Amino acid sequence: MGVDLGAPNFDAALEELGLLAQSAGMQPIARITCKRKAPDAALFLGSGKADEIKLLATQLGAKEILFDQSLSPGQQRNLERHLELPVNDRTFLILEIFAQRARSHEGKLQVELARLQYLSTRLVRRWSHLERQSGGIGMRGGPGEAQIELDRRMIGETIKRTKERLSKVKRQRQTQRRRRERQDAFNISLIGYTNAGKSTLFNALVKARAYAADQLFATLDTTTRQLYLGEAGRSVSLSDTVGFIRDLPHGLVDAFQATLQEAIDADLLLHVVDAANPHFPEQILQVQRVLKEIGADGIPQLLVFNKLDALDTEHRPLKLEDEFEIDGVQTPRIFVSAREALGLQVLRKRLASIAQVVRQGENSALLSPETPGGVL
Ligand SMILES: Nc1nc2c(ncn2[C@@H]2O[C@H](COP(=O)(O)OP(=O)(O)OP(=O)(O)O)[C@@H](O)[C@H]2O)c(=O)[nH]1
Ligand SMILES: [Mg+2]
Repeated sequence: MGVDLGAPNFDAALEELGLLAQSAGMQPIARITCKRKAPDAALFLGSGKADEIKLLATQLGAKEILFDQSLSPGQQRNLERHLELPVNDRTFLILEIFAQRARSHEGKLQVELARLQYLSTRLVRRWSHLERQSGGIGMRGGPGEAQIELDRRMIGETIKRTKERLSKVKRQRQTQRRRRERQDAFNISLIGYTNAGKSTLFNALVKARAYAADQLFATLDTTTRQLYLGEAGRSVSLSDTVGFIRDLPHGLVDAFQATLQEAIDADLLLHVVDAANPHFPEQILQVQRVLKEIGADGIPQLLVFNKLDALDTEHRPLKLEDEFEIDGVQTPRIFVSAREALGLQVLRKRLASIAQVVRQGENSALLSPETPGGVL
């Protein structure tokens, strides 16, 4: 369900909601939209539209209604009452996928923390809502309030405990990281919008078998492998990382901040883009936004436009290596197909020359616009 409030990319966002639902193991059966100037305070949409959804849901046997926009706890509850079905929003869905996918101990703790934080804001708001309600009917301090206060305290306690466990795991990981740093490696991280093909490219480059699938957030944990670049006569370390998405829930960015930061704590970011997705420019901007948020927008980037094989002839680029402007910065770009192994040799050569420059102690050349042939 999407309520068109005039935001750009409304269609693409709703399409993505369908993919998110599938990634969470659901089967989308209908797509409903409506236009509004502003959300309705109680139901988010008009009651006529809500009746229409209810009818369609009964006809099609829907089990759940998903909204692309964030619902307030009150709106969610009112809708559930009106539709007699569970109602959830995009944030909930992303948290759900992360919870299903988290494998490492640390990943699980981070997702747990994000979910608890999401839940606690809902409880707090629900509590104030109930308070108002009970005040209205002359029942201050009723049993509901006491129960919620108890829940709130319990969640608060659990959040505290989860944070403590998380910081213990992080300390352990930092020791491992220091050990790695001593090896004086050149670190490259694959980053990009979810489903761009990072894991497929990772596997193709290092002949590993990281999980790659047509799902959003197939990868949650960072995997690192050594990549030997014959042309440079040295190895570099390559990391596959979690994908980014529009409106990543804030709790998740916070919870994953350390992991994200470590993942992209690299000498070079290979920013993988799904060139066959018509919305790639928007996806690039979203990735840039997250990079800024975690303070990684200063790391040199090489844009890898992937899925070259999936482009129709009229969209095929004339040159497989050129530059592309992001945020007003000319960024070197290279076209590949990770799946069909097209352009990988050129990519390896490019990485080799970058790694070589750095070995000769000319790290600054990476950022210098005067370097012949572009930034890199
Ligand atoms: N046609 C085509 N499909 C590709 C290519 N590379 C990857 N894919 C497909 O794109 C989908 C996503 O690939 P992944 O490698 O899992 O993408 P990812 O960026 O790691 O995704 P997340 O880990 O979910 O963020 C899979 O179905 C891949 O088979 C390519 O070069 N061409
Ligand atoms: Mg992946």
